[in-house]
Amino acid sequence: MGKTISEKIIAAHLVSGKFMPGEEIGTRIDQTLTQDATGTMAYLQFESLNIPKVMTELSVSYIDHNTTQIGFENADDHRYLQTVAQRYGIYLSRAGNGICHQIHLERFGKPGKTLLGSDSHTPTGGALGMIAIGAGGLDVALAMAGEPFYFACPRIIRINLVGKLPPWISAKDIVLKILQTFTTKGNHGYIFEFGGDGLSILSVPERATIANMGAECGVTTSVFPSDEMTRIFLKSQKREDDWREIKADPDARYERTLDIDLAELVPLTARPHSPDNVCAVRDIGEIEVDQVCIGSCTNSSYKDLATVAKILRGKVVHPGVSFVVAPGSQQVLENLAKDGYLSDLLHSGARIMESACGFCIGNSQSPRTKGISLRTSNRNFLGRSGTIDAEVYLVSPETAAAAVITGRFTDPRDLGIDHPEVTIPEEFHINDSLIVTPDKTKDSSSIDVYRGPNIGPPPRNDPFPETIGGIVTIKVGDKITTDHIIPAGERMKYRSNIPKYSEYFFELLDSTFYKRAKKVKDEGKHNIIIAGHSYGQGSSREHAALCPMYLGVKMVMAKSIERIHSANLINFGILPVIFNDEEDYEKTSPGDILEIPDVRRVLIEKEEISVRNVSRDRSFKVSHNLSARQKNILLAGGALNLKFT
Ligand code: MIC
Ligand code: SF4
Repeated sequence: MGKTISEKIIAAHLVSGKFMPGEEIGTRIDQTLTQDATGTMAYLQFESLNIPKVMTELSVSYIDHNTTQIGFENADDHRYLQTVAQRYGIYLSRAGNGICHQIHLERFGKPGKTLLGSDSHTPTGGALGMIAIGAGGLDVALAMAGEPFYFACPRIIRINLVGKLPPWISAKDIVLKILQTFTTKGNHGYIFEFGGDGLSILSVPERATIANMGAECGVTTSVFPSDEMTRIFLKSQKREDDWREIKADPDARYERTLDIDLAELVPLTARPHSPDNVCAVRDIGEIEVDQVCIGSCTNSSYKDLATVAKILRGKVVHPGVSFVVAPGSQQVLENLAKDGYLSDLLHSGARIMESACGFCIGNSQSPRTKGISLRTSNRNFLGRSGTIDAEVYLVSPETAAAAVITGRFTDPRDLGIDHPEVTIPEEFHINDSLIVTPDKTKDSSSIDVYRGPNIGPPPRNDPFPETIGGIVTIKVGDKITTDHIIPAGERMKYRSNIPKYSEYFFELLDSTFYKRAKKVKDEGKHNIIIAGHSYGQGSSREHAALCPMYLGVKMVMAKSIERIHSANLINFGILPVIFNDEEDYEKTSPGDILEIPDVRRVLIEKEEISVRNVSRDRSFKVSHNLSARQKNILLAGGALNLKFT
């Protein structure tokens, strides 16, 4: 029987388990990436494993999230990352070089390789025909130490992109259509694999827009074939030798196949506050726009920004709009400058931001109170922009540019101008001067790793208790993202300081949580979190598990929990369980005292656990589906403990 692209790449890297959808498999990881917000903790964990040099083919540490440098913390972390990279044989992409996913496509990704990254948008690499997966920092640290990465063997959905995109419709509209179809819920354990004749006109960066936002559907990853377009892209990066063809066999079998007729697409937008709240731009009505932000790892390529520049050529930003552009990488910016597009943008009144995450993660460019912001990024979760009552809409670069001109939501087809055609250079001007290459041949063991005062050792957990005796400290609803759980933005500078960062845990939902949870812990009891569907969607930040671990949370009971977050909880010794009967979610209230006696034994022997609600004098059942490996981790109180016992 023929094979899918995913099967081919995974089979070539399989170290344990069989390619049986749903079963836990272990895969060898060729490449890793980290970014600074998750990287400091990942490298602190890596250091504690006492491995002299990374064991991967390639590991890259990017500095792209915390580049605002208000206060000493970010700059100290950057220095830590630079020295730790030199010591352990890791490439370092310095602040200003650009967003990890964009640079990884440009300079490092290779068809057929596996990539594990401590960022949920690592699947962007799937645009090059890689199996690229987002994970918590500890899993990436373990991969750098040569350990396999374990995950549920995926089920494959084939998405055929058929036909030709009409003018003004672009890759962002394709992926918003996919989000409208699949939503952000219930796609756990799947891979989107792309095919169809429409691919012949989609360049790698356009494919990357689609692979990038597959993460919003909650799939394990997305993957494209490595074909002629991939070769052309790698050639433009002077890396043609890295190309090899990878395609699915004609008789490959998929769990499901879906065709998207590109000719039928229209400009789409995701309304506040979820990337799947999608509708046609024409159906939005008359909405005035305060801010337009173009950039992020979703839409900041040369083609995206050159298209915007051409639309804006000779025009001026509407007086009601603050217009911000953050190119995805220094390479994009330099090439825009070389080809004259930067002048078009500057002339129109664009505020050119650093090539970094910036506005996307809410550490700059927060909109005004109740402001309407149109962004080309991938997430519009409540509060993520840094302004709690702002309304963020996700759009294509074309729709964003239209609003820059008119000052209101506008279907770009209504601008009354011809769609600008952009030619992508056959060879980009390449400048790797902000990448620090490690010298793997030298003994680097004497290099001193710099640690500023904000950096503490990674906290460790106690082994899992015999009995869970705890209090429901908080009950939250559906679709709680890791941005709700532990905010990024201005708080992100405390990523290397868990006691301090924990003070902001659940800040957005209940500002009393930290104090209450701390008190429960200090009294020697356990904290328990109750949640609805899709708990922990969004970012891969393991701090959403590390901080509750620090605050004595032992269990999260939910209607469903997203893949990366569930793995992070286990890695830090917190038990993720699912309600057998959703009614029991309704019948459990904040403040209830819950008990699970002999929980270690029950966990080993059964998948079903009986929970006693002492406050209501009733019992109910929850379930886990932990593998034997995960049970070991959990009982040890987390993966780091296991490595030392
Ligand atoms: C995000 O887009 O939410 C982030 C910030 O890139 C996160 C990583 C983090 O929280 O550091 C992600 O996507 O994993
Ligand atoms: Fe950075 Fe935003 Fe991409 Fe996350 S989604 S990596 S914050 S640009």
